[in-house]
Amino acid sequence: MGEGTARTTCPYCGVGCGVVAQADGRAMRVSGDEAHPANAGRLCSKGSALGSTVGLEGRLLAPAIGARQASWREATALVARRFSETIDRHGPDSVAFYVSGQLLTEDYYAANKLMKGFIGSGNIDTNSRLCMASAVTAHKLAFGADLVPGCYEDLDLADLVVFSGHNAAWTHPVLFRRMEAARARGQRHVVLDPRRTDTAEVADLHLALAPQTDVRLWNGLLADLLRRGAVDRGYIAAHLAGFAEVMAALAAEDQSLHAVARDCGVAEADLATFFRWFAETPRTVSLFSMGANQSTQGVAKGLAILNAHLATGRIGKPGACPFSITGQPNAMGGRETGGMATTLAAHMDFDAAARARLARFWGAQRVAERPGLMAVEMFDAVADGRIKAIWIMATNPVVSLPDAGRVREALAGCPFVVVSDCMAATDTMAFAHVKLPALAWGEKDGTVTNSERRISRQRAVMPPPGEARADWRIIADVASAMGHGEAFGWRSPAQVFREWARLTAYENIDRPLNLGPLAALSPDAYDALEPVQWPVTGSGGTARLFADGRFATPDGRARMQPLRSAGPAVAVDAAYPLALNTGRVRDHWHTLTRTGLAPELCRHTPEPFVEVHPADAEAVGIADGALTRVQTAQGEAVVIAQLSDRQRPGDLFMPMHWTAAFAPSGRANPLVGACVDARSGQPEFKHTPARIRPYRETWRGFFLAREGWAAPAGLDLIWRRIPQTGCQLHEFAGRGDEREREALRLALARGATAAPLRFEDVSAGVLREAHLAGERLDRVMFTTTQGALPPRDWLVELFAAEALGAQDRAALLIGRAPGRIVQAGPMVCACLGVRAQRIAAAIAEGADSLEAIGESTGAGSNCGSCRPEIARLLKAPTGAEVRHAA
Ligand SMILES: Nc1nc2c(c(=O)[nH]1)N[C@H]1C(S)=C(S)[C@@H](COP(=O)(O)OP(=O)(O)OC[C@H]3O[C@@H](n4cnc5c(=O)[nH]c(N)nc54)[C@H](O)[C@@H]3O)O[C@H]1N2
Ligand SMILES: Nc1nc2c(c(=O)[nH]1)N[C@H]1C(S)=C(S)[C@@H](COP(=O)(O)OP(=O)(O)OC[C@H]3O[C@@H](n4cnc5c(=O)[nH]c(N)nc54)[C@H](O)[C@@H]3O)O[C@H]1N2
Ligand code: SF4
Ligand SMILES: [Mo]
Repeated sequence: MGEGTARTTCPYCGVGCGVVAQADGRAMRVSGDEAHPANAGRLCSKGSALGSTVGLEGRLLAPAIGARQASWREATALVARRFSETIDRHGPDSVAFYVSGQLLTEDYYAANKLMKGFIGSGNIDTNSRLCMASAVTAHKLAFGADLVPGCYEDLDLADLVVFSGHNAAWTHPVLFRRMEAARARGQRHVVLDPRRTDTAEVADLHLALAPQTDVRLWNGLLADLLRRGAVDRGYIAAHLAGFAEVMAALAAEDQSLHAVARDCGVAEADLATFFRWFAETPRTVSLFSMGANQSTQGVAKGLAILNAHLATGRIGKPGACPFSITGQPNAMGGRETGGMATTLAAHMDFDAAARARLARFWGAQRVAERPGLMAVEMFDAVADGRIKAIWIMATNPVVSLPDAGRVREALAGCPFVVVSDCMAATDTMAFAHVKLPALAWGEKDGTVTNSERRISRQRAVMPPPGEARADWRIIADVASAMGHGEAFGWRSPAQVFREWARLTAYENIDRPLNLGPLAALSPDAYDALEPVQWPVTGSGGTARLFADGRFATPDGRARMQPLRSAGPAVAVDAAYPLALNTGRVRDHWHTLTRTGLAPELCRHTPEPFVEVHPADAEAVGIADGALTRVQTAQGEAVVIAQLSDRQRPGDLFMPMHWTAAFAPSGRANPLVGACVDARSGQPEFKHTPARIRPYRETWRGFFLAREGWAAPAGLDLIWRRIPQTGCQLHEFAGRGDEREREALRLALARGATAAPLRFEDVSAGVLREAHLAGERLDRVMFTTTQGALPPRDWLVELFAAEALGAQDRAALLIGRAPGRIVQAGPMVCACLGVRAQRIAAAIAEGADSLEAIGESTGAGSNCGSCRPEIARLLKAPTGAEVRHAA
């Protein structure tokens, strides 16, 4: 391939799709890599929009100390000195690294080696603690090591796929398309999720179980399998331990279909159908994701799924396995290299033999003696002063940790905070004493491991911008400045990778995680490395583990684990009667630092919301679309209410994505309680008792401008920024009188040169004001106290015009689009930019199937993650209003 072109890997989800990227300066075109086994050429909306996120807008391009730009030499020396001094004075456990599944394996390896090998503390943990920790613990307990048995091919081969707390249609769209194709050949889908997600909507069976009742349900399934004689007695006798204990635990509860259905809040007939399908289908894959892991019973939920598969011998066979699907592109790499505080590198534990082995391999004197603090504990230790220096890399904990208000306070009080990030102004960066600019996707080079243990290369197609550097190198430079230069002298990611691969094979007699043959890769061979699944042997990769029924325990038997079902950590009560669940939307990634740069990804769900059952909303006087306070014992948010029977009565759902930079009042995590699973340390993101109240604004309005704005200080307003093509939309609401609106107006008009076009009707609280720069529209503000506001799409279009005509100027003052109504409706297909109105028109013209709509509009023909939504539009009565996210 030519200059600026490379086969690389998507930096978003754990599917790990291959991408062909072609760069020309800072512009980039991407397409799916047809040769990559994870996606065979497909990309989802986020992957397809990668080109819109690689500009330099908002990037951190030079190191900074406080507000002052600094040289790398100075910044590196300061970080090394402050860490060394803190360690000398207070011991190695007074410092910590908080890292991320968005680092490359080489970065992760370097960070872990420095902390656990040379600083001598276990205090390095990763955001995978918030994501995968429960599955990791379940794997270790049942299999003897953190091993994912299956592979993507199993998803093609299965006859039944169970999705446990997994909204695959939105979160792993390319894999979901693969399974949809299998479904067209007869595969069945069962979804276990309290919400009717898009995944559930198109499934063969949806069990909208009551929150946190999964263990009860899976235990009930196992009991049912036993009653039917559908367990595999031969497999149990030959390959498992703990079966008798599991039987005893099951017997302690009423496992009748009736009792289980009642406790899980599902219809008995539906539960019976699921049990029967599971019993009758040897080729079953059970996917589990955040609805399982993010719970104070996260480990038990995982084990309950593993128990059902072990007892039926459905593991290590084509089309049959329990499958913990990973979220981030390199969640697996972090688990492998020791990014979690609870393991050493290469799946070794803190026993004396493993520590001695690592000391020999690294030439290290002080390998950590015990596990370090897990994410939530780590920030508690920052808050109470036990940790005095922290280095945060590639994660945004002020947004993503539970009880985020406390995290903010903890960092504000921490004596020394270092943040490595690509972006200059994240919510976390605001607390950094030292800011270190990292290379971003498209610029960095290394490897990631996807959900099926497949190692793929990320390759650079753009030169490093400004002073940005690779994370592994930043870490190595600090290590050298701390006096460990010999152990951190790498010159390239290939060298780091070879050392890592060598470690996996070092004195390895029984560790399945082994990349031995890759330790000898030449630099060219590393560059050309094709995707390969570990364990890697002389004959290549390994698709499935445990095919021979041997597990990674000392006696080779898997351990079934007795489980008792429990409730959430904190139950709902009279004060907080609703259960707040949180998670993801289709087109956004986490804390918006990347997808927030692509206007096409901001249209499907433009602003933060709370989804609530109509009965719960009506009970407190909240109408669809109204601004709503969501309150918990931890904090409050104000977001738009979406009334929907996709939610169970009693349950709320809020997306996790919004930040202070986009919607200060729309952040979910200041609300979320910080209870964790005792065994895995994973927080219960999916259940916090909450209540809702109307916000009752006295006015609302919006502001459009070429540049992004922060709300003026001193005004108590609800505002959200929604990126558009060519301008930024800010939606406002307040509870004050005309003085509040006037203060906002003055703030927004600041710096404008010419007199604005202006219309005001004080009695109706209507204000329209437009500023021009020359002939072009520069800013527009509309407010109202009661009436409707005009469509934003029309005004956004005006920003593209070179000059505003007389008709447009008049229309601005009247507040109505001239002649035609431009309101294309919400974005349905982000890949091809097809909005709801166009699909409605196609349906009106006779398109009556997904295929027909795809042919006439293109919608749904690329990644397909919008297909459930198009199906919903097809089912809607004609003329019904098309509505979803705000
Ligand atoms: N579009 C998009 N895709 C992503 C990401 C993203 O930010 N955006 N992030 C990636 C990452 S890091 C991750 S971890 C994955 C996560 O992928 P998913 O796990 O699919 O995503 P979530 O929306 O967090 O949660 C999944 C579902 O769990 C359900 N749930 C809540 N409580 C319970 C319960 O008690 N039992 C059961 N069975 N289900 C419950 C929720 O209603 C929700 O629909 O997505 C990855 N892919
Ligand atoms: N309420 C609620 N909260 C949740 C969850 C939930 O379901 N509900 N899910 C949790 C889960 S599963 C996850 S994975 C987390 C994710 O939460 P975070 O990890 O906090 O989210 P991101 O926005 O992905 O943060 C990544 C940061 O790294 C930066 N970055 C990107 N690439 C690089 C790089 O190469 N080097 C460096 N140094 N920086 C880089 C980005 O600019 C961004 O600031 O959120 C968790 N929080
Ligand atoms: S499914 Fe989408 S986000 Fe995930 S790796 Fe593939 S293209 Fe990227
Ligand atoms: Mo995640």
